[in-house]
Amino acid sequence: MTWLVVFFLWIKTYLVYKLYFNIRSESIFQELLLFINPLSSTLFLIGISFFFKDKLRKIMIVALSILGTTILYINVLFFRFFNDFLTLPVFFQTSNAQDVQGGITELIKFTDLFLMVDIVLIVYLLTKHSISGMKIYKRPALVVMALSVGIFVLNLGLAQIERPQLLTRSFDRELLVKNIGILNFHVYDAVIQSQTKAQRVFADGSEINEIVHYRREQYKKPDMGFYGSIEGKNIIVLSLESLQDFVINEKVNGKEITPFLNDLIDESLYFENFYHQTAQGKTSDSEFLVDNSLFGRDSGAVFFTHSGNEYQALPEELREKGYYTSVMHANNKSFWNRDLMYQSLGYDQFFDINSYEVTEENSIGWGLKDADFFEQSIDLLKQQPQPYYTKFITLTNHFPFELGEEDRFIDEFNSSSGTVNRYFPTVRYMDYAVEQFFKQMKEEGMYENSVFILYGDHYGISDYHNKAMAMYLGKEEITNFDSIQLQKVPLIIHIPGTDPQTIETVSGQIDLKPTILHLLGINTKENIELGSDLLSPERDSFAVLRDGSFISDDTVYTKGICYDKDSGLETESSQCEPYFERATLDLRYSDQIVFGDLLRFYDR
Ligand code: GP9
Ligand code: MN
Repeated sequence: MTWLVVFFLWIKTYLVYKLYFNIRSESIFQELLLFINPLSSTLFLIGISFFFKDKLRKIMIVALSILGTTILYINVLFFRFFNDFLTLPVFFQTSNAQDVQGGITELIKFTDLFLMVDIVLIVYLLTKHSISGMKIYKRPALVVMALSVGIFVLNLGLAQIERPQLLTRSFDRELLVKNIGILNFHVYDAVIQSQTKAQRVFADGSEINEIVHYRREQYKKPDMGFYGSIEGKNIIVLSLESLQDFVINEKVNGKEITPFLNDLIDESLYFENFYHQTAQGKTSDSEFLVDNSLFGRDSGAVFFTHSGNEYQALPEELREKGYYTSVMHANNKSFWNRDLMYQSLGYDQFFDINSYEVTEENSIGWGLKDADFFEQSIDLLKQQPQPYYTKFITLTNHFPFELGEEDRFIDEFNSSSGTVNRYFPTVRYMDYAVEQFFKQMKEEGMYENSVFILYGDHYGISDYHNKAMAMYLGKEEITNFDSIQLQKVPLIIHIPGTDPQTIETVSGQIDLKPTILHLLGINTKENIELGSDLLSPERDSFAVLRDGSFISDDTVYTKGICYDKDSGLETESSQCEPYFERATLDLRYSDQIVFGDLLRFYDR
């Protein structure tokens, strides 16, 4: 009998995936995962009934089945409204609940009764079934629990094959539900939320004073020549997927990899020692760094774990100054939990995949091709009130670097790593897409009044491909020192009509927020930011990476070793000594702010 109840709930969950959530799979393996993923949690839930006996056991079977169905059904209703899966912070967000309440009757459909069919059947069968013989099955109860855990581990193993680092790296709720199932997803969500809640609960306002003091000491006055120089202009930020600095002004088989960006650099401010500071949160970490001038998390993604925090983010500040703020990115809005985090950061609008026309012809790899993405975005851009701050996030140059033949403008590289080989043509394609975007902006007369900030979000080629990278760079091997140098990403600030400059200052994504604010003539003295203005004459040439490595003008510190920057060779650790404290404090204070949600105690 219990098995039948498990079977019903299992199949019902699968049907809800297909009929209500419209989850589609790209392969049979994915579909198989989707099909088996409700089993472990269903077995666990209904298995609880084995701990009870006689009549109580029957009641528990029905109650647990109703509980499972209710959780499913709340998700169905939530999904109808938000097109997303429920998370705890959202569940307890009263403002959202009010939004939904008004329309709740409209969300319920007559056909939803189908979800009750099995329960009615179970009740009927149970009343017919004699009560006697329903004892406490302690041992079977434990066996069932163990079985469900076993199935879960197997499920997780398969999911890891399908999507490596699923739990630490990928925080797309749809992906999680697809891979581990909806009930397990809720458990996972609860664990993450309670962990972060605890740190927040124990935080109080006193910690922030120390940080405010530190920040005041670090504050760097702006260059008055630049201060306020772009006031009132539209700001366009281009987050360029996986773009590393080593491709700039370089070639493959005699052909430039980034011809457009190379030319653009000749008309822009170009920061040649600018580092990404991201960790597992990848693109989302870079967004967090740029918008908050704070670090993301050491592990996991802050976009996922701390979307409910109080921030004093760039979009919010610009909004207060009359800017319209938005993001354009042709991907699911829940990827990296962007839909929720963007609200916390103060964006007015997120143009996600639903704002774009995505077809098989105009897609490759992760989705809409960059050139089509930019082309379709122009109209969206035009609709916005001015001045605006709009961030574009590109997608084509993403691992595994797939590209259609028609978009391949340069040869692949020739090494043992397919990833490295394919990287160059997709970077070249992204360069082309950006070129088209600038052309269209000019044609539409939208160029002159805009400022363009382009940067690489994070590395595209991991250390795993060091051999092929050494071959490309013409080196014997990639040392730890070289690895750090490879974390440079280009930063180009293009202000039409401004003299070009190549700027050497060692810097990172965390420094962008104060730079942009100062260019707009907005004072940052009272802000809590851990970066500093890239154009300030007082600036320290310095960058800390998320793993504690740091770079100064003459040293690189990584994996416990201090390197001399000129020679790339190991040097005395005393050379790196002066920077240790700064590196540690920057990271520590940033974590304290994020984990303790400390900005809720700070009023500028
Ligand atoms: C997905 C895109 C890529 O929306 O931002 O994410 P990544 O894997 O680079 O973090
Ligand atoms: Mn990315």
